[in-house]
Amino acid sequence: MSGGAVAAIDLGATSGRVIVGHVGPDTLETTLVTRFPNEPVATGDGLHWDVLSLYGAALKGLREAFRTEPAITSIGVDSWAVDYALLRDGRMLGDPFHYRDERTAAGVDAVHARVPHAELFERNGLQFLPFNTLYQFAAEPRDVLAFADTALLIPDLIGYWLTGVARAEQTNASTTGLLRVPGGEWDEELIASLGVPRSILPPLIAPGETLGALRTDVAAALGAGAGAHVTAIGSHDTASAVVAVPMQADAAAYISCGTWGLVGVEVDRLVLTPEALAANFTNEGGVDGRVRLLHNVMGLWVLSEAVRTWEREEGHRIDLPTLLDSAEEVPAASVPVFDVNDPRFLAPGDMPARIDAWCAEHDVAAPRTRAEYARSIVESLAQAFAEASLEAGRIGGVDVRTIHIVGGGALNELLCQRTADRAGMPVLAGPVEATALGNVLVQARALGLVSGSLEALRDLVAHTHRPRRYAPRADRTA
Ligand code: LFR
Repeated sequence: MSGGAVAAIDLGATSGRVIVGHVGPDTLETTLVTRFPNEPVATGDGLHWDVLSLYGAALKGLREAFRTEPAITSIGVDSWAVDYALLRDGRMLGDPFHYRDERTAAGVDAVHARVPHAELFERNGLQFLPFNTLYQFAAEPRDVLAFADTALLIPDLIGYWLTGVARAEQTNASTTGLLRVPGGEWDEELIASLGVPRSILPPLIAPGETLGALRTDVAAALGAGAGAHVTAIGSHDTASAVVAVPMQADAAAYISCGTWGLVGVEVDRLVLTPEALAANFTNEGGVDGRVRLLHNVMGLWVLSEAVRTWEREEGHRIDLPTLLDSAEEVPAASVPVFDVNDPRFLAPGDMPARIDAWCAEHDVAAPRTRAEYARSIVESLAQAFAEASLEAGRIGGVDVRTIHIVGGGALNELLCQRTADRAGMPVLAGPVEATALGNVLVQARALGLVSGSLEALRDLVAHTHRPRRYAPRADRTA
């Protein structure tokens, strides 16, 4: 292997992984050290992330990473956004809630009673998502928030456990709804008016800055060499993924497709127009001060939750590639295209029953077989992806001529093809591991292993991870 070495902890909604990256001016290689399941746990008070298990598994992976590659000097951590742990005197006060937990509904009403969404949008630039951190804070019992001395988003929590340094990384902090745009500092006025104790929000840190050296006990346990430290990266997984989209940002839309489909464009200024507000687009903070103007589409969650429903019924695993093969045999025009963004699809539960209910309410025939459900989900996702890509271009003033799909969804050939067909433009699929690559690249740049703008980093991705091209076919609904 050539190039210097870094390690990435990448926590996704269904699994986490530790990856070693080797990076040099012409090199970008990643090696998977370990992958471990992320299994949320429901207790009497709601749905939680089992962060201790995730941290334990990440530590094991890091130990293995340092054993096989002693040259690693830097670690970067990313995960999904918005969720947080509350701490007091360094001690975690209970497992973080999962953003799919329904407790946030009460928080939404409480926040909007004080600050309506349109005003929030002017201040924080975010689309409405019922689980944005500010709504979750509003759903916390007041005395719990008052007792805490620190709130840390998930990657910041892992970084704190590794280094003892508590910071809020900017890209992820932008998803709390409590940063003031432009400028991106904590919005003191909003924080005060929502009754969030200001003292629980740590100082911000930018991607590329050093969070801190590993704690001595952690370094010893991991077998890490002198100088091993944590580097802040785009710790919101979507921010890291966007770094590694091999796109020409002035002519492309991207879809970071995993559990969610994050569909948007990258721009260098905020877009706080009435159109962006009406279309529920978000201005999330990107690496190097870029703006991720995007919309959350429900994503592969809809398919995987349907599969989980059938698996519960059957009592055994269902093979996804086989299901998708059978879905491909179903004519697209024979299945309903439903609105994947309907909030009813957000919470865990019986997905086929909810699709049936949507179809009944909209007077269309529901799918009958599993292959038909799968096809209907793929068609509905492809339609939502195509529409959001074009809308992102219109709203952001980007002449979208190509759509990039990165993340696990890049492996779903039917979805990539149907997105190209329905958008009427080529889809470039891959890299699958964009998030980890973005994580690795920002660390590598901070270490001086590569240099340059995001464009230079994307050139490196384009040369080392050539995307697969899906040309649009004439018949968009075939
Ligand atoms: C994707 C993601 C999205 C965010 C959602 C919830 O993994 O980070 O960007 O809206 O999860 O945190």
